[in-house]
Amino acid sequence: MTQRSLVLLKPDAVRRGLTGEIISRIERKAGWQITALELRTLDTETLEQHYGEHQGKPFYEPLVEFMASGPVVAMVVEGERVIEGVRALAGPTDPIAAAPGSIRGDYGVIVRENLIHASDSEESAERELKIFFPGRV
Ligand code: RTP
Ligand code: MG
Repeated sequence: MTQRSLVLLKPDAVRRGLTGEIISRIERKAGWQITALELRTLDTETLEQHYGEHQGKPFYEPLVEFMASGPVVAMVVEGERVIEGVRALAGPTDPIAAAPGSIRGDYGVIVRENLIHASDSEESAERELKIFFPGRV
């Protein structure tokens, strides 16, 4: 089943020079394609839309501040089972709980600064792709 996922390499990944490494892992998956890619600094309005489900939670405000703290790499990745697949490459939200070999498990320590976002369902992907790449999807 071909799918599309909205993937963000978070400001920590850009600051630490890990974007090439992370993009390589995605590119190596057979049949997956990066069909859009842009370095951009996110504004609060975009982040409020993107992380709306977390509004009111204790980690929401610092999360938005962190996500606006520097440029991210925003990408559309297309391919077979790519939604589940990029989440598997990323590993669980808490990098310390993420297995070595996963992106978060290899490079992360702090829960907030966990390097990568990837859509968690087809519905989320639809919603997020409209926010980040309107008119292209
Ligand atoms: P994401 O949405 O960024 O792909 O990550 P996720 O699905 O794995 O995690 P989610 O529960 O949606 O949380 C969104 C992001 O908020 C930060 N976070 N901080 N307790 C905390 O301090 C905390 N919990 C979550 C992380 O950056 C997480 O990826
Ligand atoms: Mg999430």
